[in-house]
Amino acid sequence: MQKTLVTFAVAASLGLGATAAHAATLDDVKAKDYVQCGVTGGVAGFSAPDANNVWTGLEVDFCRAVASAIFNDAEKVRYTPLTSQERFAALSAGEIDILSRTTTWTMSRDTDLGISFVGTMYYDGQGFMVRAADGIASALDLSGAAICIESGTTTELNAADYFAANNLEFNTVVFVDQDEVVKAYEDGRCDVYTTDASALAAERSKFAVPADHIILPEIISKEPLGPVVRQGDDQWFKINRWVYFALLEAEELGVTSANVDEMLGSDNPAIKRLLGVEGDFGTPIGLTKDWAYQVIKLIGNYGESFERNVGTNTDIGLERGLNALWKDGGLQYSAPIR
Ligand SMILES: N[C@@H](CCC(=O)N[C@@H](CS)C(=O)NCC(=O)O)C(=O)O
Repeated sequence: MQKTLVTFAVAASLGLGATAAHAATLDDVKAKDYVQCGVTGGVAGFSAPDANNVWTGLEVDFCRAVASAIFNDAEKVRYTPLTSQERFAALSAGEIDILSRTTTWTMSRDTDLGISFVGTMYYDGQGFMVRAADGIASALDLSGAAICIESGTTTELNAADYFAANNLEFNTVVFVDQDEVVKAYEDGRCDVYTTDASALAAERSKFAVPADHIILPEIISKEPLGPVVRQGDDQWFKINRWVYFALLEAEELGVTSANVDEMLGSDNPAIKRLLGVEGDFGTPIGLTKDWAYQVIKLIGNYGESFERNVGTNTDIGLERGLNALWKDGGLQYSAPIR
């Protein structure tokens, strides 16, 4: 016991240990004047750069929302594209402040890797895409088919489970890079492309003739995709978690980027608290009391971000489904801001 205490005291005085090393992310972010956000190499609607290297997407919006809460400036974000395999090490090493990259919240990731999942930006599930001309109607018809998969993902494990459970012959072609996976599928080296259904929709929207490819009806897993931060910095974790909740709470209360200024005069106590008109919910997490006003003004609420990036009026064309608010039959639900 004595030895443990001494060791702890020495480590603490030297500023050692995982917690101490990364304990002040907000201070670091303020000092450098931007949030470093780990993203994909490009998944349309989630995180993708345009021709001018301007990043957009639902996951990009999350990083922009955090920057808005801190700086009142959504542009104060820099992006680090990461492969599936690189992403967690980049977060642990402090190369990024937030990982917001098609990342499924699983128990082993949450408990073994020194990271913490903030919430679920998109409730997804794994699906299969095939060429329409092949006449395949069900994932159960895929025994022995060549399946293109990205390594370092839950995708690999889920597919192995599904094929084993259904006594299907499992034949994969694995790549590190998503572009290689898609190219192999397009070139006919694989019969099937499997990943999160949202990403299948995103990729299909980019094909020359999207209708030549169909997404099979089976969804074989739960893929709650959400932002991740390093473990051991409670303040940073809570900033991220409450930015996520504020996006949802704003939608639930009908506060949008277009009406937020008008809503400052609302009589609704919940809106007053959200916008910092009544009470101060920012100072305890190192922000100003109008942190959520800034987020909504610059990014909009969750529903606005969803529709702008992946909704039915975009090429990706995703329905709200599980990602509707709880009051509309979905799973998105904010703890109360009070
Ligand atoms: N959600 C799964 C899969 C994540 C994943 O990496 N998906 C691919 C397929 S869309 C991706 O985002 N690739 C982008 C890239 O490698 O740049 C996981 O967390 O393991």
